[in-house]
Amino acid sequence: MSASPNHSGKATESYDVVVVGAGFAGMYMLHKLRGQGFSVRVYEQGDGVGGTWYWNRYPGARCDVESMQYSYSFSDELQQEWDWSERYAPQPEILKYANHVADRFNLRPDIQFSTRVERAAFNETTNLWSVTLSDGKTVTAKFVVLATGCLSNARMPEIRGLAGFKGKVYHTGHWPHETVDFTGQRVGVIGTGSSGIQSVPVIAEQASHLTVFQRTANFSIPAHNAVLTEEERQAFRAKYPEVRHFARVESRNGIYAEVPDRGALDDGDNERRSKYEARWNHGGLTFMSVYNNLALDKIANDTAADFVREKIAEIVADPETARLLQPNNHPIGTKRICIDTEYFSTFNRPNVTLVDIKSNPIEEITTNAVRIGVKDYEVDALVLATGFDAMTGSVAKIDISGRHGQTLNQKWAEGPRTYLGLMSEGFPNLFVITGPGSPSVLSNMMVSIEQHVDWITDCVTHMRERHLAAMEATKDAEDKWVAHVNEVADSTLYPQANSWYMGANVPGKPRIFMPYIGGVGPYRQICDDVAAKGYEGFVMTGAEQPRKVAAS
Ligand code: NA7
Repeated sequence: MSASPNHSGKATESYDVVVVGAGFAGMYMLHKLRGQGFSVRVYEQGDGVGGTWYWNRYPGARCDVESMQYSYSFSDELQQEWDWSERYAPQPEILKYANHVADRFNLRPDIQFSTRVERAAFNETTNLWSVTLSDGKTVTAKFVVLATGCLSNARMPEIRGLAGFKGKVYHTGHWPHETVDFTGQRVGVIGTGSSGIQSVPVIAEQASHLTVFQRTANFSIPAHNAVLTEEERQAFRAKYPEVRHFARVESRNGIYAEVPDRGALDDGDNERRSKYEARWNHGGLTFMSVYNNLALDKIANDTAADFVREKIAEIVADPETARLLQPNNHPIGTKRICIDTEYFSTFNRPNVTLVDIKSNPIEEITTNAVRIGVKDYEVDALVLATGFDAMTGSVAKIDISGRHGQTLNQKWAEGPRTYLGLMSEGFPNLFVITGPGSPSVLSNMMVSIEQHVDWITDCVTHMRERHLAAMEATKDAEDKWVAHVNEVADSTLYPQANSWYMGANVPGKPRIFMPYIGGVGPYRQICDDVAAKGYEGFVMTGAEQPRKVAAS
C-alpha cells in the first residue's frame, strides 16, 4: 500500500488491487495476489470471513457438494490436514474452515471487515479505480476484483402486510448469529427452494406447528449424509490428485463423478429404474449424472422426473400432500436440484402442514397470520426462504462507473454482458469472479473460484511484466461470448424453468440464462487458450503511469 495526497490534501491509500468480498473467492484472490507481490486490500461487509457461509446460518444449512470436494485445492497441506466431519459439512463447520484458512494463510491483516464498497469509478486519465467505502474513505487501485458472491443478496418477498407482522421474521440468507429456538412456536416457512428444503425438517422438530407455504414444488434427492470415518477421509485424500484433476479438466460441473456414456432412452425400463434407484440410494447431486442426455432431451428427462415423483408418492403418506409436493412445472435439474435430509417424510409429521400458494396466493400477512383467501394461518414466527437476487444482485448494489461515466447497472439493464464472465467492455481492469457468463453456480463453486483466481492472477502479472496500464474486453469478443452463452443454454432444457439462473425469481429482472452451461472443463480450456493467444478478445493498452505502490 502507499499513500499519496489527493486534491483535498488528505492522503489517499492506493493499492494494486482492491477485492470486494471475503468469501472463498476473495480470500483465495488475496492469498494468490499477495504471493505474487501485489498490494491488495479486501473489503468485506460482514464482520468475518466466509461470504455465503457467514450469512446463511439457517437451521439445516449445508453444502450440496460433498465437503471433501467443496474445499480449496490450492494447498495440498491444507487439504491433507483439514478433517471434514461429515459427507456434507454443516454451515458452522464450513465457516470454521473459512476461518481456519484465514488464520493459516494470515489473511486478516489485509481484510477490512464491516465495510461495504459503495462506489467504484474508473478514471480514464489515470487508469485507476477510485473506490468509496461505507466508512467514508476513498482508496484507489489499479484493479478491482468483485468477489461478491452469486447468492449473497437476500431477496425479501413483496407481500402485503409483511412489515406489520408482530412476530419475528427471519430470512434464511441473513440469519441472526445467535441461536434461534423455535421450541413451542407456530412457525411459517415461505419458500421451498434449497434453503426451505434444508430448514423445514429441522424447524419441524422444534416448532409446535410448522406451516410450509409452497409456490413451486422442487425436485430433491436425499443427501444420505453421514459421518466420515478416518479411513474414508484418508482414502479420499490419497486420490486427491485424480479427483482435483478430473473436477478441473474433465468434468462439466466441477464434481468428481462417473461420466455417463449413454442416454436414458438407451436402457429399458427395468435397467433405467435400477440405475435411478442406485443413485437415489447413493444420494446427492450426481443423480443427474446417471445419463448423458437428461439436460438435453425432455423425454429422457421425464424418466428421471417421473422416478423422483414416484419416490415422493411413496414417502408422503397423504396423497393430496404428495401430489402437491411433486414438481410438475419444470424439467428435473433445470432448477438447481435440492439435496435434503428427510424433507418429504417431514410432511408425515402431525405438526407439519403444506399449503399450496400457487393456486391460492398469499393475500397478505396480518399482525399474526398468513392470510390466504378467507383462511388465516396463525404463526408466531416467519421464515422467509425466498432466495436471492442471484449472480448480479450484489454487483448491482455497488455504484460502478466505467468509461464515459457509464454505470454497470446501465450497461446490464437488459441482462449481464461479459466476456468469459470475467470482464465487461467499458469497465477496464474490473474483474468478476464466477460472474454471469461463466460456469459459476452450475458448478462446484470452489473449482470455478480457483480457476478464475488463477486466471486473473496470471493476467495481472502479465500486465505488470509488460508495464501495461489497462485491460478491457472488446465489444466484439463480448458480443460473441454472450451469443455463445445463449446458444449453448438454448440447446438445453434449462431455459424452460422459471429459475434464478434465468433471473425469473426477481420481478422485473431481465429473463436471460446467466451462467455458462458449456461445462467447467471446456470453459477452462477456452480461458486458457485466450490467455495463450496473448489475451485474445481483450485490449491491453498504454504504459503504466508511475505510481507509488509497494507490496504491503
Ligand atoms: P431459491 O432456490 O430461489 O428458492 C426460493 C423459494 O422461495 C422458491 O420456492 C420460491 O418460489 C419461493 N418464493 C420466492 N418469492 C416468493 C414469494 N413472494 N412468495 C412465495 N414464495 C416465494 O432460494 P434458496 O435460498 O432456497 O436457494 C438458493 C440456492 O442456494 C440453491 O439453489 C442452492 O444452490 C443454494 P418460486 O420457485 O419462485 O415459485
